[in-house]
Amino acid sequence: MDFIRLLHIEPTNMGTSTGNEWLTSYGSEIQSFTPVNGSLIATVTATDKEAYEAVVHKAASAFKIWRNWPAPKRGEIVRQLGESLRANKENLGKLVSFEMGKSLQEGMGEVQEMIDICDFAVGLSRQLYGLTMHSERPNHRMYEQWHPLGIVGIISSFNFPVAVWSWNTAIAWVCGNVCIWKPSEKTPLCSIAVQKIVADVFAKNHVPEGVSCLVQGDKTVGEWLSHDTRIPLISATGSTRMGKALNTAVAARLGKCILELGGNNAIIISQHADLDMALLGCLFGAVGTAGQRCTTTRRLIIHESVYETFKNKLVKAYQQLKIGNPLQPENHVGPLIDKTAVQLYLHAIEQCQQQGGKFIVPGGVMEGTGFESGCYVKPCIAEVQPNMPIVHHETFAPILYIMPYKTLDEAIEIQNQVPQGLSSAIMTLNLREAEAFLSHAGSDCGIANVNIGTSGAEIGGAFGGEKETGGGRESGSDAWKAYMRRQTNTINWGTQLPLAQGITFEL
Ligand code: UN1
Repeated sequence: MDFIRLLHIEPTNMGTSTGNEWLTSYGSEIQSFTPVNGSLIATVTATDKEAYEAVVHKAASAFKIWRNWPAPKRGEIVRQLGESLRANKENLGKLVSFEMGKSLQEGMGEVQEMIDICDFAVGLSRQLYGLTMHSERPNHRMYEQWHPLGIVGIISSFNFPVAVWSWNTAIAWVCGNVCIWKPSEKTPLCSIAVQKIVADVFAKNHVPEGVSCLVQGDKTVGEWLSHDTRIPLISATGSTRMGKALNTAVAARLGKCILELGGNNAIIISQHADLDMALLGCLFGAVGTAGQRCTTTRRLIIHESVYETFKNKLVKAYQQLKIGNPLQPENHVGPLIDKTAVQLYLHAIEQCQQQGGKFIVPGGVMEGTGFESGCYVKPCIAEVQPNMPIVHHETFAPILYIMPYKTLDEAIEIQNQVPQGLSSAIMTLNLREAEAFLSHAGSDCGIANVNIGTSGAEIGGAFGGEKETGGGRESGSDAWKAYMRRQTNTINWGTQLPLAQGITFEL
């Protein structure tokens, strides 16, 4: 395991850090098992309350220094981080693949997303624009500016163990914030590797200790963050259940949240679709990352006139899928994250059958040589009715539900019928259909695509969704505004003090 050595991480690690300093903590042990072969790859100590307090103190004092660095200077640090990630892309990509279980190509792709967001943030650091507006009063100027918030808490999920952090952090940093990262307890080693890369860049540039902080643990540590009034913003990626609990806690103290929660993404396959192209989009969307992306394609809504044809193409394609070690490039589908995920997958299959679903590609757990971890499962396809409860539920596994439709209105209604609202797509060469899908009466999701699948969003756009997906936006476009506070300024450069709204106040 050369990549572990090359990333300068050890299998036993303190997991709490404020940058270059690693803090002693007496929290419980977090064990990281790779789903690739089931072996224990790291033991990390969770952050205890004392270490957590030390981290928050350090972050708070770092903010007082960091906010005074000019934004383009902060951008320069992020640029160097991007360079360092380029140099470490292969090793970090391998570690992501090994600890999380996604394919090596996807592991590298994830690091590429980190690099891309760094580039984006560097440009952003010379922008962060506010507006100017005209005052109703003479000799007055009105404008708005954006200031940093302070400490940003980042809670990230196992499925994108490094990229989710970077979408938040790179933007938060150029905005002038400091960050405390709580990664998923299922992928602690990836976070330690990233923290070491960051710490090297920071040390060279004398960035104060506390700008990049790392804490480890389960939901207890998440609760410390969500209740902490010293942390004005929490950005959290994960399950809807987690998001609801977190949002309640943060709202109770009138803090801010950016939530990126579950998805139940559908592709509408119209009778006007290029079916071969559609097939590729559906396939990658449904089985990529073994169905463990928020943007994974979970439902196909297929026009009745092409239903049988497309179904047969799909079944044929599924028969060719190679399941196995994700580090070997010939495999398409790696393992699920752990055995709990396997249980949830099996449970969903059972529920689907009980509710009347018919599996045309059966699921099951892989056994035998190469599958000893017990985490490898077969991507499967079920024919369902759109209103079956299981179809409205996000199961983080490669289970694809397919259903026919007659009219586009009906297809859009089915697509919008679920509680989640992250990503959506239509496959059609018909302009009217495409525009109807993108219109006010079309998809209700945060992401709506035409002739590409639901997964694989680029960092340049704002990423996130509606309804139970949480409403937050991360990454590109003007998502940066959520990491700052807006201040409206009015300056009187005249010799009188006229009041607004025509009020006079004379003594
Ligand atoms: C996620 O699964 O949390 O669109 C995010 C995609 C990736 C992001 C997925 N860029 O698939």
